[in-house]
Amino acid sequence: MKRFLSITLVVLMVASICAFAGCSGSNSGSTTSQAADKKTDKTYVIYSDNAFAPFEYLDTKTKKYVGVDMDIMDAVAKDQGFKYDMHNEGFDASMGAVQSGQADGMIAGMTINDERKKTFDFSEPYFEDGQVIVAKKGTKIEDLKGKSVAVKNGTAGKDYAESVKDKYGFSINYYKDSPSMYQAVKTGVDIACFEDFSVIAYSIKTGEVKLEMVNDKPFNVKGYGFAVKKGQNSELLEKFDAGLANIKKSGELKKILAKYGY
Ligand code: ASN
Repeated sequence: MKRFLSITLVVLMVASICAFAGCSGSNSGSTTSQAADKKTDKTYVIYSDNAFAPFEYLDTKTKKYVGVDMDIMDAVAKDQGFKYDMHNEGFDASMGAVQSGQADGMIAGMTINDERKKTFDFSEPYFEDGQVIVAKKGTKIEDLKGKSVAVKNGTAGKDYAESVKDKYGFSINYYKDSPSMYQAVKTGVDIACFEDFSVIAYSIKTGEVKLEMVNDKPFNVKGYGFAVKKGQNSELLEKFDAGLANIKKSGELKKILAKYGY
């Protein structure tokens, strides 16, 4: 009996040291094996934006959605050994799908902020960005007075526009996606739109969008994170964070970002 107790004690001690130091058997130094223990056959349903290059956009040649977020999701899922189905349905639709439980999680260049933390749990950040005002060449911030601006439903850009609407004296029109916003500015329906800096910078650089930034320093710079519904799918969030840590450590995240010009 005494011998049994002391063996049990040793086993428990080793287990708690391992828990503290993060031992993971033969795969030590990596969080992969921990996730492998929890491996399920579940295919997670992941939602994303559909026109938010370079984070997610349709490759017209392959007819597949590509981009930073698509590559990150792929790399994380491979690292953690889980399956998923990607649905590129738009930003607001993705938030709705996660909140209704139709989606297990979303990755959509999603800005992590305190307001969203009330209804979502976020991964560690994998990128940082803020918003800029975008308009036709030569437009100044004073020109927004008395005019309407375009925003995309549910976005951080929309929140920012609403917060400075009275200060600059503009009204707001709401659109379902980024291309509709740009189109409204190009055709003169709205004088400007609010978009994430790296996204508009990418489209201006590729020549896709012929507009300019009114301010060159983004407002509200914050991290982008993968999100699940608050209090739900913590297992998926843990796997995402473990995979993200691994692809950060291995240099794969850097490679993904470099592929899209970062
Ligand atoms: N950064 C934007 C937001 O979080 C995401 C997007 O428009 N896809 O609101």
